[in-house]
Amino acid sequence: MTKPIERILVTGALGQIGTELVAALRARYGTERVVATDVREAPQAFRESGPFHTLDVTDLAALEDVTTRYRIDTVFHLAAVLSATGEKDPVRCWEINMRGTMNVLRTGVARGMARILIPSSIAVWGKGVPSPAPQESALKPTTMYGVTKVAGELLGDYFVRRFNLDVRGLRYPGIISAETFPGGGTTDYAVAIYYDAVRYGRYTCFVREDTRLPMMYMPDCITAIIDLAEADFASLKHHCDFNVGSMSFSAGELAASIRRHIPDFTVEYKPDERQIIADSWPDEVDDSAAREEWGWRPRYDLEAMTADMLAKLREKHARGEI
Ligand code: AKB
Repeated sequence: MTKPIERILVTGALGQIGTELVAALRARYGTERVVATDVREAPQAFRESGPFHTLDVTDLAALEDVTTRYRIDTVFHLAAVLSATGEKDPVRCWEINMRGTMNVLRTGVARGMARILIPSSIAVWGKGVPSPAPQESALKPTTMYGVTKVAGELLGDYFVRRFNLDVRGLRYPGIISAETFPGGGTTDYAVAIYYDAVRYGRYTCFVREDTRLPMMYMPDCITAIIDLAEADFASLKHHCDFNVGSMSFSAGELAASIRRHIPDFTVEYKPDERQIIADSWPDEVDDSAAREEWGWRPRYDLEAMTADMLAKLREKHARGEI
């Protein structure tokens, strides 16, 4: 039976997805019912917007303490080291991603929680994956981040079977947004290009022009995880590994869509070590399981996203924020 969501904890709440997910969850469930946590101290405005705690997810006692204090029944576990940062210190990536995930799952069992949401990523695949990447396929990632995401999916599914814990997850593509800049991912170029287009009218891109990856705009990213959280457990055949597609484009096509708004915009392509990671990921995913099992439907395409991103970033630029 699907238990109701009453009191929510978000880890990694100061990150790119976390900042916008916390706002969306508070609008939906009420400010006091959503406790934001992050290993970093929050800026004053964020602290004043609702309950916030600094929390290192590798510290089991601290996690148990905050979930007990607020009688948390649902966790959105976003805290993770991403792909590019993970390659700089793979041991730290494993430690934070795996210990954090295990601690959240253990706490979920100990407290009889209603729901645990753990995002996965297109990083679960490695070179040679068919296109579109099928829901069921061999997972042979070449980054430590990808290894932890595969292990995290398997661990979540294990907790569903072994402990009857309601754990759910989805494989996010690159996420594009104008609110909080992403940190340490391979797909960060698809966000940085918009910022630099607005600020400087030019961008130096760290992947080749023909690099094509699956991407998603933030409003769809937020809808996806909340819709998955609210789906009836009985209708789910999969649990922690849903493919979710939205759009797919090359870096060159992204630049062209910006150029339709900023005709003089120029891009120089200087691939660095992140190119190898990008080349190992699929360029498209088959998300029919998410569509069938919990009604996934993305709203934004590249043109709609570009218009919205540029409008938002131009406002920020005018206010002197970027
Ligand atoms: C990254 O680039 O590491 C992330 C991801 C695709 O999971 N944005």
